[in-house]
Amino acid sequence: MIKITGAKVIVTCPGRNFVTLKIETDQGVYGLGDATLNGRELAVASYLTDHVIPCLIGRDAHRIEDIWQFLYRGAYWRRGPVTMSAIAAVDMALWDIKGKVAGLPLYQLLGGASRDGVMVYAHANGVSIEETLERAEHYIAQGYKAVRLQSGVPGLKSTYGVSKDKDRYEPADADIPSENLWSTEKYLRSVPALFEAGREKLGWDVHLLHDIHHRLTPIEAGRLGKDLEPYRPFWLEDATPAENQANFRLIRQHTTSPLAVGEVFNSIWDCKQLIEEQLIDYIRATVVHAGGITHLRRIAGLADLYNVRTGCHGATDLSPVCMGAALHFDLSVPNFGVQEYMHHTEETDAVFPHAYSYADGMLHPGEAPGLGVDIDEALAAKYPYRRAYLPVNRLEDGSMYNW
Ligand code: KDG
Ligand code: MG
Repeated sequence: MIKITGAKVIVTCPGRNFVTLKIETDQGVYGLGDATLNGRELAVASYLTDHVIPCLIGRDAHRIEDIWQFLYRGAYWRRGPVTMSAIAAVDMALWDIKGKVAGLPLYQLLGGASRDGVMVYAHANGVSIEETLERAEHYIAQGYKAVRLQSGVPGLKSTYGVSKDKDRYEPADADIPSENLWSTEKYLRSVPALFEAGREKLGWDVHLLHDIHHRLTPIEAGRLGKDLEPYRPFWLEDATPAENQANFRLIRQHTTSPLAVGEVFNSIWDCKQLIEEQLIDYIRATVVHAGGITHLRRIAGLADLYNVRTGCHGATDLSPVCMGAALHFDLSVPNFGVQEYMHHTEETDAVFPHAYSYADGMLHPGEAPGLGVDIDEALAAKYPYRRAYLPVNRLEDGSMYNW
């Protein structure tokens, strides 16, 4: 038995907000878990501090599954992003502790490495097609084997995925949500041109991805998928909102372009139909928003039965603690597909020293025991929380739309 003696939530903003859970034990070993929910950070911090931590004290940190079941089944109110991010943070921290006690990197406890490294994709963003492809070449020169292409849409002032800063894209950009305008017609005209130019300039030896960010209806997504087929996209992500999983049947009937979805999913129930009916090719659920390593492994196990591979979300709002956990998961799971990788700021990297590293298009979690990610609490304290919202989206006639 290794007794949980204390736990606390650390909120810090080294360029953006992160919520981290630290669990302490009677043997001096501690574990970390990411609990960041972009734009709703303090809701998870309160859920942990006010409702979860009091129940953890005195429990055996080794009983990861039992604690997961206690927090999930034992709560009358199940699922949802706040609850599942809080459970995820506890789960990550307990796996971190187990790894440290064993003296092994987490992936060894998950069955060992199934591959040598984790293929990652970078974000190539630009106001114009030329600018996007220049960014893509920049990443390909660094060895990236997969690149996501997002480009400005002619006639729209701003578009998802495109920022003024070429190096970084940070969507949670305002104290009160900023408003973007959206036109499906303009967008649908622009993407095939981006991919045609992309294949011409970048060739065929690189995987090209695209994120639709929940902005199309199923039939529109079917048409875009068909238009992009000649350019063999690796995946089209979040074609349509997935509250109604049956929506994807219509897309599937019209295109063979591979489909990815799930960065906003919280549980296996959000993806059950999509996986069982083979309506998708990649599941994007993450360690932090889908209940931790314990629950994400269950999702991957179900997905493996139906030829669905993993493609974990890895934007900047997933902290280095989550990235570390994701990489151990990615390295070990048999049906891994790809991992998203957006660089954190130097300030963030300094607050969260980590063992994972990049080489030749791949990340590796490193050999440090546990997750291999730490937190410099004194430095974290120098960056107090700043409220920051994701934008909202309106159609050109003023109607609210999906961001
Ligand atoms: O929190 C929201 C962002 O992480 C999201 O908008 C980024 O869609 C995204 C992606 O694929 O990285
Ligand atoms: Mg996305």
